[in-house]
Amino acid sequence: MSRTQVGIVGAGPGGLVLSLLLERAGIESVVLEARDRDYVERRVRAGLLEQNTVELLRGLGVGARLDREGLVHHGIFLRREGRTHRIPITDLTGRAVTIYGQQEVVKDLIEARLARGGELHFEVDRVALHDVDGPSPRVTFTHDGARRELLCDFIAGCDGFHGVCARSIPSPLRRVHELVYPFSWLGILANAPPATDELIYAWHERGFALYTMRSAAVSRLYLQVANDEDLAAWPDARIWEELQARLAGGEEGWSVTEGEIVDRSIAALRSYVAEPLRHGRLLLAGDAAHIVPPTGAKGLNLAVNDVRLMARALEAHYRDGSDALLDTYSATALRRVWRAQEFSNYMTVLTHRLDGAGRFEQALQRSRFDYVCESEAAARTLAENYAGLPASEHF
Ligand code: RFL
Ligand code: PHB
Repeated sequence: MSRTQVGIVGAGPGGLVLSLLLERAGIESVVLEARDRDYVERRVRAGLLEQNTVELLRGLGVGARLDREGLVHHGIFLRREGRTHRIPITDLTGRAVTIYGQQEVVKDLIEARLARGGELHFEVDRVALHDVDGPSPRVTFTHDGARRELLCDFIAGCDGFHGVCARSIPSPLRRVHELVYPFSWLGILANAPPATDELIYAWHERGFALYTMRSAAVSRLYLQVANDEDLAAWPDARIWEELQARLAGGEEGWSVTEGEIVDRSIAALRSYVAEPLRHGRLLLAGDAAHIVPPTGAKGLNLAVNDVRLMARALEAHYRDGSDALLDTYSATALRRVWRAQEFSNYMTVLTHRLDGAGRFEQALQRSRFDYVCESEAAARTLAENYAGLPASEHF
């Protein structure tokens, strides 16, 4: 049996950032991760970081490689029926976003955690929470073949959408809000220099496509596909053909640069919130509590904001014995979560082919698209949400 102040379940961006925030505040924690280190460092997912996230990572002393290798972007392109419109994010908001792969963020965070002597255990199995609504919650798990027990003051559930922590809140106390979309994203990573400096979000009658990147030599691209789509039905040639068709419409002779596809996967799109984010001494953060469709690029950024608020609340508890911030943690975090939900839904409905929607909804979509291209007020609203509203006391 061992003890710590905060037991953190999950070494994704949320759990790892929390461990460093707590360490900086002099609060002990132990991080428990189900997968092995190599797996979490290779898992290809998000790529776009808000300025808030970048500043927080820098403040934790994990911004050096991000500052060297991250690509700072000041705008995005919206494309539809051959017409391309740039939303000048920085001109409209004074803020920028940074392209830097989630697995690079995770690598940097793991390295810092271990270099600072923090406890982080990979390949833990059969994690179970106990007594979360009492004064001394516990986590039991199997590690190195032995059953172990960790006594905690608090447990931070940062174990993602398929984790176990959220399920420790009794269902009569949980309110679930959910919207499942009738499409998924097929994402690829390719050794190919991106043919664009800024991201392209393309509406096309064959379906949505997104052109993004990881570096001057690596492109990341996504295609809207059906929910029951089989990856095996998408040989390389079909993927490139579809990307070329849906992203067409640059200047004369422009095309998507093709190259070796080094990673591919299909992910369903979902909007999901399970409230509240706290039950007794269990605090949830990130994908464990909420999921947004990736069109707004908000998921990782929300996880980081949740743990910023959680760490602040725990700090007040240990420093002044004040639980006021713990009591308001869920409501405060949910304000930004719902803003991101609305924005992610807006971006999704704006840019995807809406199968099953009637003519009326399709006409609304076209009008919204025209409006955001023609009205500075509409573009500013998009830009402010995309760049991320500045982190504040209340948000
Ligand atoms: P994670 O990253 O899922 O980490 C959870 C960790 O918990 C572990 N785990 C357990 N550990 C111990 N015991 C258990 N029982 C456990 N069960 C699970 C898991 O192995 C894992 O290591 O959650 P976290 O930290 O909340 O972070 C959330 C983000 O990963 C996620 O929101 C983003 O990837 C979403 N997302 C994007 N977010 C952005 O901010 N910007 C983007 O550009 C962006 N693009 C995306 C995305 C997600 C995508 N997918 C996969 C749908 C693009 C895509 C395609
Ligand atoms: C990415 O770079 O993977 C990315 C960027 C923007 C999004 C989604 C994903 O909206």
